[in-house]
Amino acid sequence: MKKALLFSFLIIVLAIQCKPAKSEIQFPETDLSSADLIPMPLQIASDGDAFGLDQFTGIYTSSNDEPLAAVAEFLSEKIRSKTGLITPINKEDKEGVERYIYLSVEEDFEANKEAYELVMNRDSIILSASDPEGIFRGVQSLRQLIPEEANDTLADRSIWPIPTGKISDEPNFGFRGSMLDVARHFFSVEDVKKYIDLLAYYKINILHLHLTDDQGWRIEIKSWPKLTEIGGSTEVGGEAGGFFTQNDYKDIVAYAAKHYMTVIPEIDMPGHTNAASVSYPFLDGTGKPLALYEGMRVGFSSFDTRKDTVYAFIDDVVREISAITPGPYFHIGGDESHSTSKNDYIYFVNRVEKIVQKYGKRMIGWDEIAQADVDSTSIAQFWASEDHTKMAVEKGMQVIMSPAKKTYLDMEYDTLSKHGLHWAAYIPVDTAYVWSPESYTEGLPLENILGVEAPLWSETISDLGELEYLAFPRVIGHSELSWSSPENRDWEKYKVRLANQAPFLDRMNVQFYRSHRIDWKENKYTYKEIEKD
Ligand code: TNX
Repeated sequence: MKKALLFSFLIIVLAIQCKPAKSEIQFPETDLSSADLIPMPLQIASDGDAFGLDQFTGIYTSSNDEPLAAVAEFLSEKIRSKTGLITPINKEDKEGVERYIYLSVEEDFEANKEAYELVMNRDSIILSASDPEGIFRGVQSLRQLIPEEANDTLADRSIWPIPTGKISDEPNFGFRGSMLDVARHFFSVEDVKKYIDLLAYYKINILHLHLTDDQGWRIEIKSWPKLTEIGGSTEVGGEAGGFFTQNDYKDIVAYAAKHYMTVIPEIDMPGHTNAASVSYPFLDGTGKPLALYEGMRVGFSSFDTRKDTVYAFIDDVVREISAITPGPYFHIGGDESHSTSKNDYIYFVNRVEKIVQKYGKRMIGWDEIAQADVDSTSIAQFWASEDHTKMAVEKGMQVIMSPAKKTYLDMEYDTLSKHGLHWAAYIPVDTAYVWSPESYTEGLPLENILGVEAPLWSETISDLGELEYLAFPRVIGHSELSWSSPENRDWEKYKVRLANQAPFLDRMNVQFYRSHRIDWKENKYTYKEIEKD
């Protein structure tokens, strides 16, 4: 027994002596330009060495201002959860700190707030931007550069080698979003927060919440309480539904803001309003019998567009939601209003636009809204109609690219998909990526494109695992389509970087779809069978 102990002690001492001292570590050659970064940065220069992230690493910031301090905390916490390392922030005595990560806000840096530069040297990492927002985006790149597993053979301690070199980066589009439909099936605040965590890691900066539809009204309106009492009580398939209180919504908005993500609330109208009309029947413009609806049809409901009381109601809704929405946008839906006459539809959109503007917001609507006399400051979300998109351009409007055939996350991957619909297309992982938002729609000039958004409708999904199955991995590709420049987008290269996301996604317990078109990197967290498509 004693002999065995002595023997293992000797082995440990020998092992320590054989390892080089802290400063002399020889790292295997690295290549920053082939790192698993998604979205692909604008420019990368590699210099082959490594920064050894370890227990002697500290974080320093160029000021103690709250927004930057919060980003430093965020980075430190993400390093801790990935590696177990405690990285002190702005440690004054520098005792025990041998290398550092410096977060530097420099006013004369790039004008674009999201632009950043990340320079990795042997003993320092310097991340600079003109605003904490750019630092936050750069922090995501840095997180992606930290290996999932430590190297325990280089020294007497665990080291996570980060390739040295320089990344200069900025987004191609300032609007990079995903929509979550919490109306067809309700998702909890915790579910939404996890979705935010994952989207932020890939630099997505917009979360559009589809808060109301025929099957449910999901946001508390204090002046109209029955909307949630009655209208929030069901969902597709007859389950109990649910809704966000205004405090829940504020909690989501604040969590998103911490991730430099803007929340866009959508109240879909004048169609998709059955849940509202069942709660307050005077809103209804169809005259048909009203009942809570748990099916999947669209186009059967409409507000009464010629009643002043309907606009008084909408004024209250827009006012209450705008008051708790710091972002500049308010989405009025406006899609598939098949039970509203065209004249009534145009009259309605014109009036609602004024209400949205009165509360200081920019109106967004699905592409149909371009038929109305909308202002050039309003935004059309292209999902189906090129004609509507042309009308939007003629009106000088900005357009969000959400073509259903490419970006609809609720479309099935193939005929074997466990969830989803296929009315627009089957969308395997490569189809979701291999297209160009800049040239997809004929007659849509680049300057009219605000950005890209991938909507996740929830008729066929009712829990977080199912949500993740449809969103991941496709939304990761959409992040690259909106952040990276066209020259930096290439399916063959992307699919290798995507394959190497598996350890991260598994560690985050994301139930992503393991398409067999991707050669997923195996890892220690889980092993799941590769799915067929
Ligand atoms: C169309 S896209 C809709 C939604 C459905 C979705 C299902 C759009 C603006 N409207 O109401 O949920 O298809 O894929």
